[in-house]
Amino acid sequence: MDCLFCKIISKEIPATILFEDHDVIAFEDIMPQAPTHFLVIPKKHIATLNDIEDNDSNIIGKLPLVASKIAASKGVDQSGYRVTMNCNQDGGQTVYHIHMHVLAGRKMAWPPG
Ligand code: IU
Repeated sequence: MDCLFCKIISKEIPATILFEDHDVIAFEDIMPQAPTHFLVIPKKHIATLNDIEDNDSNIIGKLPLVASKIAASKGVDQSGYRVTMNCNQDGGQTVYHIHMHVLAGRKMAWPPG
């Protein structure tokens, strides 16, 4: 499959991996938009939020759990962080394998751009 994140999962493309289990992998974003910026993704290839199926709920539910544990391990859980999932063109999605962005280490603006 010609998916960049599937290639990170299969280790064909290098990434700084922060966590990995049977369902989920987390790695540092290659172009960080904040002092802390990592991605949490399901290993199952799901192109967009619109493609999540009912039987994916356990896997998808792990994403914020892993995100918060990594945030704690990085010491940014108390100062806070921003979690974002972009969907399709207007949402700013560029990689079509769903991913949770976790950004921290600076004050986030609201509303987002
Ligand atoms: P987006 O929400 O689809 O726009 O986010 C894709 C992110 O994937 C973006 O922040 C990229 O910097 C990041 N990324 C990465 O970390 N490693 C890669 O090999 C590729 C993209 I391609």
